[in-house]
Amino acid sequence: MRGKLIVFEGVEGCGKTTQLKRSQQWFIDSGWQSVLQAKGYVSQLVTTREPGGTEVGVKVRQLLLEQSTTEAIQSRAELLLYAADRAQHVDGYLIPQLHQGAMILCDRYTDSTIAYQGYGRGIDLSLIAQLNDIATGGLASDLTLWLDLDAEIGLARTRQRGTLDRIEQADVSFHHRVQQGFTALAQRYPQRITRIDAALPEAEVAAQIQTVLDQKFAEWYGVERMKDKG
Ligand code: T5A
Repeated sequence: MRGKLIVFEGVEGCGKTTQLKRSQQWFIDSGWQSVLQAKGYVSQLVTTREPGGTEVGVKVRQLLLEQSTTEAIQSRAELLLYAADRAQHVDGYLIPQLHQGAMILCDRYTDSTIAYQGYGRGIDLSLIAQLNDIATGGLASDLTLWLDLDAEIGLARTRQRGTLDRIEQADVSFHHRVQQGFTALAQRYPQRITRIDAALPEAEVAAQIQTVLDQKFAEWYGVERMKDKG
């Protein structure tokens, strides 16, 4: 049994974390969990994130997101720190979980590096592709849900929540380039990346994601869920 890797991506404040939690609960409430476990297709559903999905990653995340008053993190160093977090996460967590048959919901993965460090910081995209390969050992997501939201609306949401981290504090043009990066990626990889309209109210965003997941589970496992649930 090999599990599945489902990734949530998008600009700051697009609602990834909110929707990841909702999807986790829906997996149980909709009856998918019991059906897929009973048939032996999925061992368990787990959630994780990048950066910070491992013990080492939590420390790397702190380095990356805390605003230092004395020293700026250089763009190449930033790129390598995200790659280090990912290598630890892939080998130490994602691959062992997939071997056990887990369905993994992951908050951000390789597309974030392309969008933020590539489109945002302007680092060469082929260098990032090579580094993503090294960090993942070739592990790609089975499905990426791109929560598409105007960068400024996302930033306004995060501002309302409280203090901004180091990356959120970057200027608006940086966040616009990141959004362009996600748009380009979705056009380039339509098989892997599904666009979700994240400007809608939370429940409507959740409903779109559930429709996509219903279709994907039917495609992957050849089973339909009982539609009276969830
Ligand atoms: N990064 C990451 C890189 O630069 N390169 C990389 O390779 C990787 C992996 C990670 C940071 O690192 C960068 C990207 C990031 O800057 P993070 O914790 O993933 O940090 O950062 P964020 O994306 O900023 O995560 P957030 O938790 O801040 O945002 P989310 O998860 O997108 O949004 P969420 O769900 O927390 O919601 C934000 C607010 O909006 C509200 C929520 O209640 C919350 O207050 N909200 C809505 N409001 C209205 N309508 C809706 N539909 C809403 N959905 C949620």
